[in-house]
Amino acid sequence: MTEEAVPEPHREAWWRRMSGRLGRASAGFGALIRSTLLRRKLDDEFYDDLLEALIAADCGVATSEALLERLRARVRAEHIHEPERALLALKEEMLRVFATRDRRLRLDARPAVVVMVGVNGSGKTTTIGKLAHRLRGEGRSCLVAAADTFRAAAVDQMRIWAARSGADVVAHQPGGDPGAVVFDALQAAVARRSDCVLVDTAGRLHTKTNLMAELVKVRNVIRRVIPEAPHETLLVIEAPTGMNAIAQARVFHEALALTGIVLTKLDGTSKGGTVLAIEEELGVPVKLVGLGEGIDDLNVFDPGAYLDALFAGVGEAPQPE
Ligand SMILES: Nc1nc2c(ncn2[C@@H]2O[C@H](COP(=O)(O)OP(=O)(O)O)[C@@H](O)[C@H]2O)c(=O)[nH]1
Ligand SMILES: [Mg+2]
Repeated sequence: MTEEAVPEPHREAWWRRMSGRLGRASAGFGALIRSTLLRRKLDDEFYDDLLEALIAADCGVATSEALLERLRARVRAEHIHEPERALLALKEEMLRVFATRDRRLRLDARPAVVVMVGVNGSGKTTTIGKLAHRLRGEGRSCLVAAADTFRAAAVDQMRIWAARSGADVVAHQPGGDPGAVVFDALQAAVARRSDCVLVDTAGRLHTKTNLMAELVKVRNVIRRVIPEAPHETLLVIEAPTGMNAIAQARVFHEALALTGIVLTKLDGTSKGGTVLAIEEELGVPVKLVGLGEGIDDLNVFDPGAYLDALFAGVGEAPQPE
Protein backbone atom coordinates (compact mmCIF):
# COMPACT_ATOMS: atom_id res chain seq x y z
CA MET A 1 0.00 0.00 0.00
CA THR A 2 2.92 2.32 0.50
CA GLU A 3 4.49 1.73 -2.90
CA GLU A 4 2.41 2.01 -6.06
CA ALA A 5 -0.93 3.74 -5.47
CA VAL A 6 -2.85 0.55 -6.20
CA PRO A 7 -1.28 -2.88 -6.42
CA GLU A 8 -2.19 -4.34 -9.82
CA PRO A 9 -4.15 -7.38 -8.56
CA HIS A 10 -6.52 -5.11 -6.65
CA ARG A 11 -7.30 -3.00 -9.67
CA GLU A 12 -9.75 -5.20 -11.42
CA ALA A 13 -11.68 -5.92 -8.24
CA TRP A 14 -11.67 -2.25 -7.43
CA TRP A 15 -12.97 -1.31 -10.83
CA ARG A 16 -15.73 -3.87 -10.73
CA ARG A 17 -16.85 -2.86 -7.29
CA MET A 18 -16.61 0.82 -7.99
CA SER A 19 -18.59 0.62 -11.22
CA GLY A 20 -21.12 -1.74 -9.68
CA ARG A 21 -21.76 0.45 -6.71
CA LEU A 22 -21.61 3.81 -8.43
CA GLY A 23 -23.79 2.30 -11.15
CA ARG A 24 -26.52 1.79 -8.58
CA ALA A 25 -26.91 5.51 -8.22
CA SER A 26 -29.20 6.01 -11.17
CA ALA A 27 -29.03 9.79 -11.08
CA GLY A 28 -25.23 9.66 -11.08
CA PHE A 29 -22.93 11.61 -13.30
CA GLY A 30 -22.25 8.69 -15.63
CA ALA A 31 -25.92 7.99 -16.20
CA LEU A 32 -26.63 11.65 -16.73
CA ILE A 33 -23.94 12.18 -19.34
CA ARG A 34 -24.86 8.96 -21.12
CA SER A 35 -28.50 9.91 -21.34
CA THR A 36 -28.25 13.62 -22.14
CA LEU A 37 -24.84 14.55 -23.48
CA LEU A 38 -24.07 12.07 -26.23
CA ARG A 39 -25.11 12.39 -29.88
CA ARG A 40 -25.46 16.15 -30.07
CA LYS A 41 -23.63 19.26 -31.16
CA LEU A 42 -20.70 20.71 -29.22
CA ASP A 43 -22.37 24.10 -28.75
CA ASP A 44 -22.80 26.41 -25.77
CA GLU A 45 -25.84 24.47 -24.68
CA PHE A 46 -23.72 21.30 -24.50
CA TYR A 47 -21.26 23.03 -22.19
CA ASP A 48 -24.09 24.46 -20.07
CA ASP A 49 -25.60 21.00 -19.64
CA LEU A 50 -22.20 19.51 -18.90
CA LEU A 51 -21.54 22.16 -16.26
CA GLU A 52 -24.91 21.38 -14.72
CA ALA A 53 -24.11 17.66 -14.68
CA LEU A 54 -20.73 18.29 -13.04
CA ILE A 55 -22.25 20.51 -10.36
CA ALA A 56 -25.09 18.03 -9.77
CA ALA A 57 -22.42 15.35 -9.26
CA ASP A 58 -20.93 17.65 -6.62
CA CYS A 59 -17.73 18.54 -8.46
CA GLY A 60 -18.04 22.07 -7.03
CA VAL A 61 -18.69 25.21 -9.06
CA ALA A 62 -15.10 26.49 -9.18
CA THR A 63 -13.64 23.09 -10.06
CA SER A 64 -16.27 22.44 -12.72
CA GLU A 65 -15.80 25.82 -14.37
CA ALA A 66 -12.03 25.44 -14.43
CA LEU A 67 -12.37 21.98 -15.98
CA LEU A 68 -14.72 23.20 -18.68
CA GLU A 69 -12.46 26.10 -19.54
CA ARG A 70 -9.61 23.66 -20.13
CA LEU A 71 -11.93 21.39 -22.08
CA ARG A 72 -13.05 24.18 -24.40
CA ALA A 73 -9.42 25.07 -25.08
CA ARG A 74 -8.62 21.45 -25.93
CA VAL A 75 -11.68 21.05 -28.13
CA ARG A 76 -10.53 24.10 -30.12
CA ALA A 77 -6.87 23.10 -30.29
CA GLU A 78 -7.57 19.48 -31.24
CA HIS A 79 -10.52 20.20 -33.55
CA ILE A 80 -12.84 17.92 -31.61
CA HIS A 81 -16.40 17.75 -32.99
CA GLU A 82 -18.07 14.79 -31.28
CA PRO A 83 -19.42 15.02 -27.72
CA GLU A 84 -18.07 11.54 -27.08
CA ARG A 85 -14.51 12.65 -27.78
CA ALA A 86 -15.02 15.83 -25.77
CA LEU A 87 -16.17 13.78 -22.79
CA LEU A 88 -13.11 11.56 -23.07
CA ALA A 89 -10.95 14.69 -23.13
CA LEU A 90 -12.76 15.87 -19.99
CA LYS A 91 -12.01 12.53 -18.37
CA GLU A 92 -8.32 13.03 -19.20
CA GLU A 93 -8.38 16.52 -17.72
CA MET A 94 -9.93 15.17 -14.53
CA LEU A 95 -7.28 12.46 -14.36
CA ARG A 96 -4.61 15.12 -14.78
CA VAL A 97 -5.97 17.03 -11.77
CA PHE A 98 -6.02 13.84 -9.68
CA ALA A 99 -2.48 12.95 -10.77
CA THR A 100 -1.02 16.04 -9.11
CA ARG A 101 -1.54 14.58 -5.65
CA ASP A 102 0.43 11.97 -3.74
CA ARG A 103 -2.13 9.70 -2.14
CA ARG A 104 0.11 7.00 -0.68
CA LEU A 105 -0.27 6.35 3.02
CA ARG A 106 2.91 7.13 4.95
CA LEU A 107 3.38 3.99 6.97
CA ASP A 108 7.13 3.46 6.86
CA ALA A 109 7.85 4.51 10.45
CA ARG A 110 7.62 1.90 13.18
CA PRO A 111 5.22 2.36 14.68
CA ALA A 112 3.41 4.39 12.05
CA VAL A 113 0.71 6.40 13.81
CA VAL A 114 -2.57 7.05 12.01
CA VAL A 115 -5.17 9.31 13.63
CA MET A 116 -8.73 9.14 12.34
CA VAL A 117 -10.86 12.27 12.90
CA GLY A 118 -14.29 13.39 11.75
CA VAL A 119 -17.82 14.07 12.93
CA ASN A 120 -20.01 11.40 14.55
CA GLY A 121 -21.29 8.78 12.18
CA SER A 122 -18.86 9.59 9.39
CA GLY A 123 -17.29 6.13 9.65
CA LYS A 124 -14.11 6.53 11.74
CA THR A 125 -14.46 3.39 13.83
CA THR A 126 -15.55 1.27 10.87
CA THR A 127 -12.70 2.60 8.75
CA ILE A 128 -10.15 1.79 11.45
CA GLY A 129 -11.50 -1.78 11.57
CA LYS A 130 -11.28 -2.13 7.80
CA LEU A 131 -7.84 -0.51 7.63
CA ALA A 132 -6.51 -2.76 10.39
CA HIS A 133 -7.81 -5.76 8.44
CA ARG A 134 -6.11 -4.54 5.28
CA LEU A 135 -2.81 -3.82 6.99
CA ARG A 136 -2.89 -7.17 8.77
CA GLY A 137 -3.39 -8.75 5.36
CA GLU A 138 -0.15 -7.06 4.28
CA GLY A 139 1.60 -8.63 7.25
CA ARG A 140 1.67 -5.59 9.51
CA SER A 141 0.78 -5.79 13.19
CA CYS A 142 -1.76 -3.19 14.33
CA LEU A 143 -2.69 -1.72 17.64
CA VAL A 144 -5.87 0.30 18.01
CA ALA A 145 -6.21 3.12 20.55
CA ALA A 146 -9.87 3.45 21.54
CA ALA A 147 -9.67 7.18 22.23
CA ASP A 148 -13.34 7.95 21.61
CA THR A 149 -14.09 7.84 25.31
CA PHE A 150 -16.99 10.27 25.06
CA ARG A 151 -19.67 7.77 24.08
CA ALA A 152 -20.00 4.63 26.20
CA ALA A 153 -20.73 2.37 23.22
CA ALA A 154 -17.78 3.61 21.19
CA VAL A 155 -15.15 1.58 23.03
CA ASP A 156 -17.17 -1.64 22.67
CA GLN A 157 -17.70 -1.00 18.96
CA MET A 158 -13.96 -0.48 18.52
CA ARG A 159 -13.23 -3.70 20.40
CA ILE A 160 -15.56 -5.66 18.12
CA TRP A 161 -13.90 -4.29 14.98
CA ALA A 162 -10.42 -4.88 16.36
CA ALA A 163 -11.30 -8.49 17.19
CA ARG A 164 -12.57 -9.01 13.65
CA SER A 165 -9.42 -7.64 12.12
CA GLY A 166 -6.98 -9.24 14.54
CA ALA A 167 -5.67 -5.97 15.94
CA ASP A 168 -4.73 -5.38 19.59
CA VAL A 169 -6.71 -2.76 21.50
CA VAL A 170 -5.75 -0.35 24.22
CA ALA A 171 -8.85 1.07 25.93
CA HIS A 172 -9.80 2.71 29.21
CA GLN A 173 -13.19 3.24 30.84
CA PRO A 174 -15.73 5.35 28.92
CA GLY A 175 -15.52 8.95 30.10
CA GLY A 176 -11.78 8.67 30.65
CA ASP A 177 -9.07 10.93 29.25
CA PRO A 178 -8.41 10.22 25.55
CA GLY A 179 -4.87 11.56 25.94
CA ALA A 180 -4.15 8.90 28.55
CA VAL A 181 -5.49 6.15 26.24
CA VAL A 182 -3.27 7.34 23.43
CA PHE A 183 -0.26 7.61 25.71
CA ASP A 184 -0.72 4.03 26.92
CA ALA A 185 -1.32 2.78 23.38
CA LEU A 186 1.89 4.32 22.07
CA GLN A 187 3.92 2.99 24.97
CA ALA A 188 2.48 -0.47 24.32
CA ALA A 189 3.14 -0.21 20.58
CA VAL A 190 6.77 0.75 21.16
CA ALA A 191 7.23 -2.05 23.70
CA ARG A 192 5.57 -4.64 21.41
CA ARG A 193 7.26 -3.29 18.30
CA SER A 194 3.88 -2.92 16.56
CA ASP A 195 3.98 -1.72 12.96
CA CYS A 196 0.95 0.57 13.13
CA VAL A 197 -1.09 2.39 15.72
CA LEU A 198 -4.58 3.42 14.63
CA VAL A 199 -6.19 6.06 16.83
CA ASP A 200 -9.99 6.29 16.99
CA THR A 201 -11.27 9.66 18.24
CA ALA A 202 -14.52 11.29 19.30
CA GLY A 203 -16.61 13.10 16.71
CA ARG A 204 -18.60 15.30 19.03
CA LEU A 205 -18.09 16.92 22.41
CA HIS A 206 -20.19 19.61 24.05
CA THR A 207 -18.95 22.16 21.54
CA LYS A 208 -16.89 22.19 18.37
CA THR A 209 -14.19 24.23 20.14
CA ASN A 210 -13.97 21.53 22.81
CA LEU A 211 -13.59 18.85 20.17
CA MET A 212 -10.79 20.64 18.33
CA ALA A 213 -9.00 21.42 21.59
CA GLU A 214 -9.20 17.78 22.59
CA LEU A 215 -7.96 16.53 19.25
CA VAL A 216 -5.02 18.92 19.43
CA LYS A 217 -4.31 17.63 22.92
CA VAL A 218 -4.33 14.04 21.65
CA ARG A 219 -1.95 15.04 18.88
CA ASN A 220 0.37 16.68 21.39
CA VAL A 221 0.41 13.58 23.58
CA ILE A 222 1.35 11.54 20.50
CA ARG A 223 4.20 13.95 19.73
CA ARG A 224 5.48 13.73 23.28
CA VAL A 225 6.02 9.98 22.81
CA ILE A 226 6.98 10.03 19.11
CA PRO A 227 8.03 13.50 17.92
CA GLU A 228 7.53 12.76 14.18
CA ALA A 229 4.04 11.36 14.72
CA PRO A 230 1.23 11.28 13.79
CA HIS A 231 2.35 10.17 10.34
CA GLU A 232 -1.17 10.37 9.00
CA THR A 233 -4.08 12.48 10.21
CA LEU A 234 -7.06 11.38 8.13
CA LEU A 235 -10.37 13.18 8.03
CA VAL A 236 -13.29 10.83 7.49
CA ILE A 237 -16.09 12.38 5.43
CA GLU A 238 -19.31 10.77 4.22
CA ALA A 239 -19.56 11.17 0.47
CA PRO A 240 -23.33 11.78 0.54
CA THR A 241 -22.72 14.94 2.59
CA GLY A 242 -20.77 16.21 -0.37
CA MET A 243 -19.81 19.84 -0.58
CA ASN A 244 -21.65 20.57 2.67
CA ALA A 245 -18.74 18.91 4.47
CA ILE A 246 -16.23 21.45 3.18
CA ALA A 247 -16.67 24.11 5.86
CA GLN A 248 -16.38 21.49 8.56
CA ALA A 249 -13.35 19.95 6.88
CA ARG A 250 -11.60 23.32 6.90
CA VAL A 251 -12.01 23.56 10.69
CA PHE A 252 -10.34 20.17 11.11
CA HIS A 253 -7.60 21.07 8.64
CA GLU A 254 -6.77 24.34 10.37
CA ALA A 255 -6.53 22.68 13.77
CA LEU A 256 -4.74 19.49 12.78
CA ALA A 257 -3.00 19.87 9.38
CA LEU A 258 -4.69 16.89 7.73
CA THR A 259 -2.59 14.58 5.58
CA GLY A 260 -5.45 12.84 3.82
CA ILE A 261 -9.15 12.24 3.47
CA VAL A 262 -11.16 9.06 3.73
CA LEU A 263 -14.36 9.31 1.76
CA THR A 264 -16.90 6.80 3.10
CA LYS A 265 -20.29 5.62 1.85
CA LEU A 266 -19.35 6.17 -1.75
CA ASP A 267 -21.57 3.15 -2.38
CA GLY A 268 -24.64 5.11 -1.37
CA THR A 269 -24.32 8.31 -3.35
CA SER A 270 -24.86 9.63 -6.82
CA LYS A 271 -22.49 12.48 -6.06
CA GLY A 272 -19.42 10.92 -7.55
CA GLY A 273 -17.76 14.28 -8.13
CA THR A 274 -17.29 14.89 -4.42
CA VAL A 275 -13.86 13.28 -4.50
CA LEU A 276 -12.51 15.84 -6.93
CA ALA A 277 -14.17 18.84 -5.31
CA ILE A 278 -13.01 18.01 -1.80
CA GLU A 279 -9.42 17.56 -2.92
CA GLU A 280 -9.46 20.77 -4.86
CA GLU A 281 -11.14 22.84 -2.16
CA LEU A 282 -8.95 21.60 0.69
CA GLY A 283 -5.76 20.79 -1.16
CA VAL A 284 -5.68 17.46 0.69
CA PRO A 285 -5.68 14.14 -1.20
CA VAL A 286 -8.38 11.51 -0.87
CA LYS A 287 -6.36 8.45 0.16
CA LEU A 288 -9.00 5.85 0.99
CA VAL A 289 -12.60 5.26 0.03
CA GLY A 290 -15.31 3.25 1.77
CA LEU A 291 -17.62 1.27 -0.49
CA GLY A 292 -19.77 -0.55 2.03
CA GLU A 293 -20.09 -1.76 5.60
CA GLY A 294 -18.09 -4.97 5.27
CA ILE A 295 -14.53 -5.50 6.45
CA ASP A 296 -13.22 -5.64 2.85
CA ASP A 297 -15.06 -2.52 1.75
CA LEU A 298 -12.15 -0.11 2.06
CA ASN A 299 -9.92 0.72 -0.85
CA VAL A 300 -6.98 2.85 -1.77
CA PHE A 301 -8.36 5.57 -3.99
CA ASP A 302 -7.41 4.88 -7.61
CA PRO A 303 -8.33 7.86 -9.81
CA GLY A 304 -8.02 5.92 -13.08
CA ALA A 305 -10.39 3.18 -11.97
CA TYR A 306 -12.72 5.73 -10.45
CA LEU A 307 -12.96 7.76 -13.64
CA ASP A 308 -13.42 4.59 -15.69
CA ALA A 309 -16.42 3.80 -13.50
CA LEU A 310 -17.77 7.34 -13.70
CA PHE A 311 -17.40 7.52 -17.48
CA ALA A 312 -18.36 3.90 -18.19
CA GLY A 313 -20.13 3.66 -21.52
CA VAL A 314 -18.47 6.77 -22.95
CA GLY A 315 -16.01 6.00 -25.74
CA GLU A 316 -14.33 2.62 -25.69
CA ALA A 317 -15.81 0.75 -22.74
CA PRO A 318 -12.95 0.35 -20.27
CA GLN A 319 -11.65 -3.21 -20.26
CA PRO A 320 -10.27 -4.39 -16.95
CA GLU A 321 -7.48 -6.72 -18.01
N1 LIG B 1 -22.71 2.02 3.25
C1 LIG B 1 -21.64 2.34 3.97
N2 LIG B 1 -21.76 2.49 5.32
C2 LIG B 1 -20.67 2.80 6.03
C3 LIG B 1 -19.39 2.99 5.40
N3 LIG B 1 -18.51 3.31 6.37
C4 LIG B 1 -19.19 3.33 7.55
N4 LIG B 1 -20.50 3.02 7.36
C5 LIG B 1 -21.59 2.95 8.38
O1 LIG B 1 -21.76 4.23 8.97
C6 LIG B 1 -22.18 4.09 10.32
C7 LIG B 1 -21.29 4.95 11.25
O2 LIG B 1 -19.98 4.41 11.24
P1 LIG B 1 -18.98 4.57 12.48
O3 LIG B 1 -17.71 3.91 12.09
O4 LIG B 1 -19.62 4.12 13.74
O5 LIG B 1 -18.80 6.15 12.50
P2 LIG B 1 -18.00 7.05 13.57
O6 LIG B 1 -19.03 7.65 14.47
O7 LIG B 1 -17.31 8.09 12.76
O8 LIG B 1 -17.04 6.17 14.29
C8 LIG B 1 -22.12 2.61 10.63
O9 LIG B 1 -23.43 2.10 10.55
C9 LIG B 1 -21.25 2.03 9.52
O10 LIG B 1 -21.56 0.70 9.23
C10 LIG B 1 -19.30 2.84 3.96
O11 LIG B 1 -18.25 3.00 3.31
N5 LIG B 1 -20.46 2.51 3.31
MG1 LIG C 1 -16.79 5.83 16.29
